[in-house]
Amino acid sequence: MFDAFSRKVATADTSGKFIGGSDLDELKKFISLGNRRLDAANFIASNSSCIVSDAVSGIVCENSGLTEPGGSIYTNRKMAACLRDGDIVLRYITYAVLAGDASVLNDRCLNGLKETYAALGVPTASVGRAVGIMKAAAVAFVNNTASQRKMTVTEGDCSDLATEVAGYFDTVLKSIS
Ligand SMILES: CCC1=C(C)/C(=C/C2=NC(=C\c3[nH]c(/C=C4\NC(=O)[C@H](C)[C@H]4CC)c(C)c3CCC(=O)O)/C(CCC(=O)O)=C2C)NC1=O
Repeated sequence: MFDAFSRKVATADTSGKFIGGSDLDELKKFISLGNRRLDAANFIASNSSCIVSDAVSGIVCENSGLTEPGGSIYTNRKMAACLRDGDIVLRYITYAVLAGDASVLNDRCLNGLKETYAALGVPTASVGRAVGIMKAAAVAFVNNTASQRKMTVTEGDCSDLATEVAGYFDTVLKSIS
């Protein structure tokens, strides 16, 4: 598991180089945007139950067969597993946001997930749609444009962070499709 700093160290070490130049500039930027990063992770985390339940109810609205007999979230047990999976994915994304690196998400959450879903018959297209809805919500929270839930925060440009967060959701989508 890497963060922005340990990733630079590991990369430099494999080629026996000191860290400097553009690597240091990138770390400087990571530090200078640190408070925004903390706010972004906090906004996602403090709205996580809303983000997850909205995504899962969204896929059910779009495809009511999911919760009917024979559907992949028919029975409370499966609905609970589905909501829990949404929560797990979002939680690992907040860890990646804090670390500024996707390795925690890849290693601890996504590794083997596609195979698990295939074995259990969990439809990855529907998971992907839920992840896409969570992505839209999380990006809105990072940009503080969620219409019903504005955060009181010093205004600043978080578009780079929003792009980074969107990228973590894309990592999830790619790993299960
Ligand atoms: C640490 C990281 C971690 C992950 C990522 C994880 C995922 C995970 N999701 C599972 C099941 C599941 N996941 C879902 C999810 C869904 N079904 C749908 O149709 C929807 C599209 C979707 C919700 C968006 C369901 C319904 C099951 C239960 C499947 C079954 O038992 O038949 C299982 C099988 C074991 C279990 O039921 O708990 C695992 C391991 N567990 C972990 O520990």
